[in-house]
Amino acid sequence: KWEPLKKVGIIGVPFEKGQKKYGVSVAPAALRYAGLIQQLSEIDGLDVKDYGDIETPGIEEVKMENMAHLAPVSACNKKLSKRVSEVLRDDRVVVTIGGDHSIGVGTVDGHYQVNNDMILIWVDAHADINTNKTSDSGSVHGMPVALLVKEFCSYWPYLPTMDWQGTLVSLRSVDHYERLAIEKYKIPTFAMEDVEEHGIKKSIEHVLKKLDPENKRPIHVSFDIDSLDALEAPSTGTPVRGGLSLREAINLMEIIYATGRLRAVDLVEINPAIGDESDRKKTIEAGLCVLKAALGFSRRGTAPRGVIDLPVQ
Ligand code: B3U
Ligand code: MN
Ligand code: MN
Repeated sequence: KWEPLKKVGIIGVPFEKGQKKYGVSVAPAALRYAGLIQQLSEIDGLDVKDYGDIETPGIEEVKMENMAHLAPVSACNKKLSKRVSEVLRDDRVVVTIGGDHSIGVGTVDGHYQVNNDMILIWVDAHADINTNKTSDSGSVHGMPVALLVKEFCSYWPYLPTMDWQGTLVSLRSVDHYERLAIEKYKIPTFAMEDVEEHGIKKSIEHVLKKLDPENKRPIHVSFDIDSLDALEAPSTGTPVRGGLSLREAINLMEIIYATGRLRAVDLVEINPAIGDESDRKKTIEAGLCVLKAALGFSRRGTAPRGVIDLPVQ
């Protein structure tokens, strides 16, 4: 029987070379400044340890066709993967704060090293399943899923391969070749049309059942803030309207938390340099709400521990 782990480890990854805009690398500092550690520590019974930031300065670039900054992306992910494994081996749920979504390669790799029966739920407006041959942007944050799945290895010059099952949720901005890849490999996806038809609760329950009918595999959620509607989370590099409401995202995380099997969460693509003060605040608050829901925060509230009555006069 699985129980939620009441210990978490936080890793910051101030990395932004997986895309072109300045600012995503500031997100770990912005979230810490907004009270990340303290807010998580206030969740009933949760023990929070900060493992600091992953930095890999001064990496020399190598040239790769239509794939920007491959060498820094690889260096960062290599270091990140080791740290993620370390946190999991310390028996903590690992929470990784990006950074752009190229860091999903390192978090999933690090998780896979420890739990090779893990399942991955990729919550994103985009499919992030381009290769350097199909990408219009050449940005690696649009490629991590293709870098991770073993079925794709023949489409790459050389690359790490893994054997996990994944699902994409909240899709609404999918490139033509990405759609082709999804259909070819029958990757289970929950596009916004599906959320529309079934609601978020049924959708996520369906995803979990499909990936893990016996309810026995550790779960990794890679949460791109742009899965939320652009009105809910405007400070991000490629916002798309018509996405999840914050309430839906919270509910999604609550359902996954309740399985007791959540072992890793990534929160990526918050860019505090985009938009005005109010956009920034909204986006960071949304990110915090999503993380708290993933870690057991109860919207109902919790009574103080060990206390049975109100204080008397
Ligand atoms: N599919 C496009 C756009 C994109 C992917 N991920 C984000 N944007 N955040 C690409 O560049 O591959
Ligand atoms: Mn993404
Ligand atoms: Mn995205």
